[in-house]
Amino acid sequence: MRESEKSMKSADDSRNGHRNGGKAQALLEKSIPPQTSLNDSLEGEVREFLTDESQLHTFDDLTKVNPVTPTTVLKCLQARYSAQVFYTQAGCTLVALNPFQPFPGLYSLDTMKQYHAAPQPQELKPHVFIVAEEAYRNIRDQLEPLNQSLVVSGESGAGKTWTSRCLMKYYATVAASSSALKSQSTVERIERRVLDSNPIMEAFGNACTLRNNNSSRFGKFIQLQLNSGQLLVGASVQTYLLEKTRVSCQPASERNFHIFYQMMRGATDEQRREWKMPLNQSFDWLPNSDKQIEEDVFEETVEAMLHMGIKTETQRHILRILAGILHLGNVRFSSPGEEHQLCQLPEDSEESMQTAAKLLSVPAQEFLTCLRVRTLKAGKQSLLKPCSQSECRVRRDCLAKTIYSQLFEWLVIFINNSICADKSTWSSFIGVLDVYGFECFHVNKLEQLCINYANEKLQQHFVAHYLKAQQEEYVSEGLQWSFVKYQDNQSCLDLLEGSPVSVFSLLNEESRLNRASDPNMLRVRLEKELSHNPNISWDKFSRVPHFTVAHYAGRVSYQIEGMVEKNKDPVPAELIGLLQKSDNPLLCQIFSGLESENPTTRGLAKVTVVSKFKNSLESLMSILLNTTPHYTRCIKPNPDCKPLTFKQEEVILQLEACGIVQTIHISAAGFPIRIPFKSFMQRYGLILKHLKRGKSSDDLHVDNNNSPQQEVEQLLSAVLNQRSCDERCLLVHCGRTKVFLTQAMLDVLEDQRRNILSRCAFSIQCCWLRYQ
Ligand code: AOV
Ligand code: MG
Repeated sequence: MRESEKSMKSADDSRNGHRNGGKAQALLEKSIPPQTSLNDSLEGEVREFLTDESQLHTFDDLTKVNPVTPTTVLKCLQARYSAQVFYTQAGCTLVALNPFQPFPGLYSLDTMKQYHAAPQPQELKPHVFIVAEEAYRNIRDQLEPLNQSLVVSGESGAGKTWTSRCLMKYYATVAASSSALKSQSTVERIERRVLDSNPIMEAFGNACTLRNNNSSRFGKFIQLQLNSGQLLVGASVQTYLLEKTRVSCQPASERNFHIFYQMMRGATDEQRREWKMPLNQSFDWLPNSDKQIEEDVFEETVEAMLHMGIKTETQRHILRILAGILHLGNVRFSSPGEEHQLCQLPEDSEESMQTAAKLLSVPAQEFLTCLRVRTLKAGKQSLLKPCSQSECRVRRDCLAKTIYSQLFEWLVIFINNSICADKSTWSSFIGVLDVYGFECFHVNKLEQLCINYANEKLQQHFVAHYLKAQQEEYVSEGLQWSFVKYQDNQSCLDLLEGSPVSVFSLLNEESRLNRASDPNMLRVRLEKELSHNPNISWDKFSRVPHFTVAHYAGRVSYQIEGMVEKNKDPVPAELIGLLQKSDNPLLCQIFSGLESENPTTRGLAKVTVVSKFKNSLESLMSILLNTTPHYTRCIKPNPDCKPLTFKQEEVILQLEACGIVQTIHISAAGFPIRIPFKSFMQRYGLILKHLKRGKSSDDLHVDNNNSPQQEVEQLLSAVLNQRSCDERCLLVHCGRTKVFLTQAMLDVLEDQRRNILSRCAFSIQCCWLRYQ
C-alpha cells in the first residue's frame, strides 16, 4: 500500500460515516410517520383550507403551504422535483434542488433575457435568476442598503459553485453593455476575465472527493463591481481557508487538486520532458489518476490564465513548481540506524529529490539538508539536529503545502489585480458567497471546526434577516407579534469565539506556548473553563480527547489531538530561507515577503490559523451586514449524485442543517396555519351559532352588517373568552384577510366543532327514536 493511501485509510473511514442514518430516520419519523400520507397525518378532515397533497407540486413558495411543517415542506419539494421543478421559494430564501443532469434551457440566454425583461420577475417561476434580478433591481432603484450579497449555501455537492457560476454568468450577460461603455473591447475583456477567474480557481482549489467530483476546497466571496449605470466594470475575490493538507495527503478514493491531473493528462511532449513526467510515471500524491472527470481540461485552464494576463513564461514557472511538488511527494526516507544519524533516501527517491530540486530551482544538497536537519536556536547559538524519519516526512509535506498555498494566494492576488476596477469607476457591488457547508464526519478536526464556525456565523446573520422579513410580513397583515421568545445561536458562538474565554481563545493560548502540545491538557482546560456553556459536552466514556459542540445544525465531536499543531501551522525557517533563494523567479517572489517562523515571534504576537480565520470571517460579516442579503439554499437530493433521484432521508437532514427546518420552527413559533375569513366562518361558524344559543344576547351581540373580520373576531372572542388577552395573542391573530393560528388553536376549534356535531347527531338520534 502506498504511503499516502496508508495514512489516509483512517480518514476515509471517518468520512464514510458522514451520513447519520439514525438521525435522518428519527427526523423523518418525527416529521412523517411511516405509512401515513400527508393528509392522513393531519387532524380530521380539515382539508378545505389546508393544502391538498396532490397539489403540493404547484406551490412556488413553501411558506404558502398550509400548514407549514417539515412534513409538508419535504413532500412539496419531492413533488416538485418529480415534476422537474428545481427551484422553490421559501419566504425570503430560494431552495435549489440539484438535478444532477444538465437542463440547458434552464440557464439559456433566452431564459436570462426573460427574467431580466419581466416587469415583475417574482411572478415568473422561482429561479436563481429571480434572486439575481432582484439584487440588480435593488441597486437600480437605489434601495438601502445599496450593496447586495447573494449567499449560497448547502452541503458538498449540493450545487453552490454551480449556482455561483450561474449568477456570475447572469450579471456578465445582463450587466454588460456594448453601447454605454466607450470601448467595446474593455467590456468584453472584463466580463470574460471575471468569468475566467472560475476555471483557474477551480483548477487550483477544487478536487474530486467522495461527495463531489468538483468539490471546492476553499471558500470564496466575489464582489461584482457595478458602475452608476449598473454595468459590470470589475470584480474582486476573497478566498477563505484553502484545504492545503490535500496536496500531501489525499483521503482514500479522493484526489489531489484538479490542476495536477490536468497537467498529467494535457501536457505536451516538451512539457513532459521538462517536468520528467512520462505518461506512465506514477506519483504518490496523485492517487486515483484513472478516474477522469469533466473538469480535467488543461487547455481550458491554460487559456483562462492567458486571458487573465498570466504570461506564458509565468505559466511555465507555475507549472514547473507544481511538477516539482509532485516529484517531492515521491521522496521517501528510510529510518536511520542511530538517533544522531541522518535519514537516508532509497535509490529511486534520490532521483525524485534531484528532479524536485531542479524543478523548484533550488540547490539539491541544501534542499536535502533542509528536509533532514533541524536548526535549533538557543540564544544566539544554533544547533543542528538530524530529523527522525517521521520528522523528515512532516518537513517534506510542510514544504509542499506551503508552496502550494502560497502559490494559490499569489494567483488570487494576480486575478484581483487583473479584474478589480479602480474604486473611482464603480459605485456598488453584488457579492456572491460560495462557502463550504456544515460538515460532520466521524472524526472532525480543526478544519471542520472552522467550517462549522463559519456556518454558525452565517446562520446567525440569516436568522436575524429572516426574522426581520417575517416580522415585516406580519406587520403588513396588521399583526403585532414579537419574536423575542426565539432563541438564536448566540450561545454557540459565545462558546466558540466569545471573550474572555472560548474554545478559540483556549486553543490559541495553548498554541502560543512554547512547548509540545498535550491534547489532554487542552481538554481539561476546556472542561474547566467552558462547562457552564450548554453547547459543549464530553462523552465520559470516550478515551480519545475530544469535545462535542451542539451546533444549530447538529452535534459535532471534535478530536483534540493534532488541533494545536494545526493551529500553529509552523513552517520551519530553513524551508522558507531555501525557497527565497530559488532561481525560479515566481517562487522567489511568492516567498520574498513571507516571514519565516522565528522563535522570537512566538508568544502573543503569533498569528494562528483560527485567529486569522476569525478575522477574515469578521470582515466578511461586516461586509454582509452592510448589504441587502439574498439567500439560496442548495440541496443535494441523493448522496450518489444520481440524476433526478430524491431521497427523503437525505433531504430532511439538509433542510435541518441549512436551517430551513429551523426557519419552519420559527414560523411555527408564530402562526403556521392561515385561513381566509370566508373558509374560516364556513367551517367554524356553527360554533358561534351554538354559543349564541347558550348566552344572553348582550354577551353575543350579532349585527348582520358585520364585516368578515368582525364576524371572525366575534367567534374567536367567544371561543377564547375565558383566556387572558396575552394568551389569546399567542394562539390566534386576525390579519387583514386571514386568520393566523397555531396548531394548538386549530385543535381547540376542531374539538369544539366535533363536540357540537356529535351533540347534534345525538339530539337528532333522540328525536328520531321519540318519533318512532
Ligand atoms: P458544491 O459547490 O455545492 O459542492 P457543485 O456546485 O460543485 O456543488 O455541484 C456538484 C455537481 O452537481 C456539479 O458538478 C454538477 O454536475 C451538478 N449540478 C449542480 N447544480 C446543477 C444544476 N443546477 N443543474 C445541473 N447540474 C447541477 V462543495 O464545493 O463539494 O461544497 O466543497
Ligand atoms: Mg463548490
